[in-house]
Amino acid sequence: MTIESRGGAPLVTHIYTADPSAHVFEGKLYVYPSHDLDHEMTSNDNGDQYDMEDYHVLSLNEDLTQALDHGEALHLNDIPWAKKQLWAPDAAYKDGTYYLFFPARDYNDVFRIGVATGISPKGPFRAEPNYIPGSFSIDPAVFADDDGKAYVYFGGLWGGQLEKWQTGAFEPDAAGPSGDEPALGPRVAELTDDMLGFREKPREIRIVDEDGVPIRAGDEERRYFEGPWVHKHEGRYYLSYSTGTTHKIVYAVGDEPYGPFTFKGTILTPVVGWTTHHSIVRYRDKWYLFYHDSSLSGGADNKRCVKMTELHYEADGAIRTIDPYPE
Ligand code: FUB
Repeated sequence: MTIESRGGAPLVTHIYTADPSAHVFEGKLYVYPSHDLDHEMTSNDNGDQYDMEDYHVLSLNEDLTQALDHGEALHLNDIPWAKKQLWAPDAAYKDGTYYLFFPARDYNDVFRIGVATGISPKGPFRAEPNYIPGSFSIDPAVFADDDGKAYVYFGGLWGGQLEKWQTGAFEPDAAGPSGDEPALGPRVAELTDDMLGFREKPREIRIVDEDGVPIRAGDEERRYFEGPWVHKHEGRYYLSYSTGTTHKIVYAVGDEPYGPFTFKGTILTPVVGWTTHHSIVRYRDKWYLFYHDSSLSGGADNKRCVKMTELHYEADGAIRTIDPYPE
């Protein structure tokens, strides 16, 4: 079961877009993607080919058939601490202010997470002078719980540098755990009331199998790689993420924002292109998966396009697996 509303078409085709974070703001569906540039770059495991320089905000019309590009919302040149690589962003709202969270490499080539603010969901956003103290790695995703607390989930392996932070400090030569050791989990920190900082030291999230045993680093079909997203469905917390090398979006379920999360299954089977990255949002009583693939560029890993499709739950809360290319 897949694409009901858009038939798997890219939301926009005039620019390359990726890593969509979707939210309903002011009754409208907004999408905060990365903006892939149409240039040739050397491809490597460090992610040098993802050399993005700005963010655009998209919004969808009421029946979700058309997407509008609101133009540049933030540029690298206007972020004092950031040197390069504006990767997957997310957005949040609190008390009249919109917040854009984003990762970038600082002038030491270390990925950090920054925040920018604005008065409209469309942007523009003004970056804070420094990155969030204590932040590291990539792919921030903000989850606002019903009790008013907001959490940011983040972290990604390889180019995203998560394995270099296992001691709590940046170790440039650190490798990830060996195959039979527990996999690294994404990190989570509650945000401060002003949404501009971490209220606590980031904690590592545990993802376990049905027997409560941590998923191992060598279990590439299930282990965490990058692109965390948390949403709540019928009182339970769903953590979904990319498995990286096996190119799936999978999910795990827990009873607390901090986990532990028990692995459940696959949401999205592999797409065209190396990376896969998603978000899940409820709009007018239906659930939607936003994702990307590289179909618009004929398969170039660093020239991706954002798509969406309806997402369905089974009666027991399981998410139905989506094949993005049905016959
Ligand atoms: O877009 C750059 C990186 O590729 C993102 O941060 C990852 O999640 C992957 O999609």
